[in-house]
Amino acid sequence: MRRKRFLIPTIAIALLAIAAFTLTPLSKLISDPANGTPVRGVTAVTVDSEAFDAPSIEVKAGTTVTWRFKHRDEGEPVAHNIKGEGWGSPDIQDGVYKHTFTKPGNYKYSCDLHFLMNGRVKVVI
Ligand SMILES: [Cu+2]
Repeated sequence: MRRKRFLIPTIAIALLAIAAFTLTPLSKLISDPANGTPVRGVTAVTVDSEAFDAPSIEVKAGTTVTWRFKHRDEGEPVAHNIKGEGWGSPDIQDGVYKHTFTKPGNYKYSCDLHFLMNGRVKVVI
């Protein structure tokens, strides 16, 4: 009998939590690092964790951006990638990936191996 008294409030709280979570877009709960103010003067992005050290950069058209993959976990290299729309890298454990941006625009990208590992290159004239 005592168990039943707790069952209904527990179910109600669980339903409210589920409703709140599903009604709130995930993007509002967690901020996307790619949406930060683009930093100027950076053309090399380092990956040494599950994030880009400069997730949002601004470069001039014609600039080659380099991503350096240096992430180690207990001494072992960890694979990451760069996936943009129509451009990007394969999975890379160690080394660099370069891409030249010729046209102005907002180039968002992600590492599709890790949650919220996003970045953006804003290309200006
Ligand atoms: Cu990654």
